[in-house]
Amino acid sequence: MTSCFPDDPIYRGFDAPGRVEANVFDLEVEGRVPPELDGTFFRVAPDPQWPPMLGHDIFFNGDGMVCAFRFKDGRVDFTSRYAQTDKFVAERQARKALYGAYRNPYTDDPSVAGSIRSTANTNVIVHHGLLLALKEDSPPVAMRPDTLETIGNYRFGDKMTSETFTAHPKVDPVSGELIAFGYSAKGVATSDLAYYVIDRHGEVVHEAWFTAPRAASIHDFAVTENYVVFPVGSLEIETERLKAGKPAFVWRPDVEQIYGVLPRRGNAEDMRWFTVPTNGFQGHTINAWDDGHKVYVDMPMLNDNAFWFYPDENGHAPHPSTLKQTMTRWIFDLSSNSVTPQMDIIPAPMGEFPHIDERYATRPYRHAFLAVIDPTAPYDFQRCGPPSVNAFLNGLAHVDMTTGASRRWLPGPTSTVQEPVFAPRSPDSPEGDGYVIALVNRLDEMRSDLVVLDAQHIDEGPVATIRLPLRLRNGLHGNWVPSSAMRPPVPA
Ligand code: V55
Ligand code: FE
Repeated sequence: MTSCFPDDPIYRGFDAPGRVEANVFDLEVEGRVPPELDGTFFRVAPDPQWPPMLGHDIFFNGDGMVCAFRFKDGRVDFTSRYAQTDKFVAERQARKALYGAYRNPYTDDPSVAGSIRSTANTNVIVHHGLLLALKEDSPPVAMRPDTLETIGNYRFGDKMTSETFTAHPKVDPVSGELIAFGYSAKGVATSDLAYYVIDRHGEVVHEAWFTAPRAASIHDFAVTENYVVFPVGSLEIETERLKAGKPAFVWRPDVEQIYGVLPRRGNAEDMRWFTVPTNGFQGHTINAWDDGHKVYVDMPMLNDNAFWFYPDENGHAPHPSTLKQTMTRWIFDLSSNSVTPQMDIIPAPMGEFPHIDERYATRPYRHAFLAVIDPTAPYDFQRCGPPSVNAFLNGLAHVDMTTGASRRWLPGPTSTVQEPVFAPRSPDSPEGDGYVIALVNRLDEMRSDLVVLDAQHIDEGPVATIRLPLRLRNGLHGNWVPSSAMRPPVPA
C-alpha cells in the first residue's frame, strides 16, 4: 500500500484496521474451557482492506473479516479470513478501493459498475451446511464453515430473486426453516420488500413481495411460530440524495413508527400495518412469540437516532450519550381492529447486541444476554485513550425477560466487550443453562480475549479466558454453532 488510512476516529486505537488473516492453533487458556462445549463461535467484523476511496467512510462499510473459534475437548483453535466478496477480489487486484460510499453505487469506480457491492460484514450464520456472510444490501456470500474459504454470492439455487437479504434472518428451532427478507429488494432506494421461507435443506419454499410504506432501513425483524413482524425504520434512503453524494440514510424525526405483521406463509394481501404515533429507533429483536391472537416482540428502543453518521435533513444528530433506551415488548393484537400495538416496558438494563438460547427462538422464552453500557462504570482514559466511536459496551448481562431482573459482569476500566452469544450446556439442558461467550477488548494491551461465563452466574466472571495474541477490532454479529450442525457443505 502506498498510502495510510486517514486519521479518523473510526480507524483509531483499538479500531485501527486489523487486516490480518490468521490461524492460531490451541490458544492459551486461563481457567478451564468446559469440555462439553463442542462447536464453533463464528463472528464477523468490518475491517477495511484499503483506505477509503473518497478519503472518509463509515464503520459499516469495512470488508467482512470472518473469525472462527473452534471448541473441542476444552481446547480452542482460531482462524480468521476475509470474505472474498466481489468487492474484495476486485480491490485486491487493483490494490486500492474501487467502491465509494456506503450504499451508494453512484460513487463507484466505473470498472465495477453493476457489480454486487456486498462487504459481507454484518452477521455470519450456518444453514444447510453453508456459512453465510451477510450484508443487508446484497445476497448472502457463501463460505465453507470448516475452512472459511469463500464459495461466492449465494441465492439458494438461484431461487432468490431479491437483490438483498437481511443480516438478521431467523431459524425456527423446530422446523429448521430459515426465515428472511430483503428491503430495497429491487435495487438501491426502492421500497420493495421481499420475504422468504427457506427449508432446512436450503430450498426456497415460500416467497412473497410487498411494497413498504416508505423506502427506509429495516435492519432486523421478528419471527414467531405463526407470524413475522417487519419494523420499518425512520432512516430513509432516496436516489436523489445518493446522487448528490449525501449520507445514504436520512433520519426523519417526525414520522410514525410502522410495523408490518404477516402470517408466516402470508402474501401481500395478508399484511397488516400497525403504527405508533411517536417516533423511535428500533434496536435488535431479542425474540418474539405468539399465542394465536397476539404477537409479542421484545426489542430495546431508543428515543432518537443512534446513527450520528446518518443525521437529519439539517445535519443534526443527537450525541449518542444523550439517548434514552426502553426495553420494549410490543404486543400486536390480531383479534382487534386497532392499528396501534400495546407497548409494555421491561425494567431491564441499558444494552444491545442481544442473544438468546436459540432453541427457544420464535417461542415463549425467559433468558436474554446483552452487551450493556454502564456510563457510571470507571474508564481508564489515561491508559486507553478516547472511547471508541464505533462501539462502547462495558459489560455483559443476563436478563430474566419475565421480570427484568439481571445479573452482570464488567470486565473493568481498561476493557470493553463485543456481542455475547449463548451456547447450551447440552442439547437437552433447560433454557438458559449453558455458557455465554464474548470477545473482550483489552484496550491497554491492544489485544483480545475470548471469555466464557456460566450463563446463570454471569456475575461470577469468566470460567475461562482464552487469550489471543492479536487484536480483533470491534465487530458486529456472530453465532454459536454446535458441531452437530456442521455437516459438510453442499456445492453452491
Ligand atoms: C447496520 C449495520 C450495517 C448496515 C446496516 O447495525 C445497518 C445496523 C454493519 O453494517 O449495513
Ligand atoms: Fe445488526
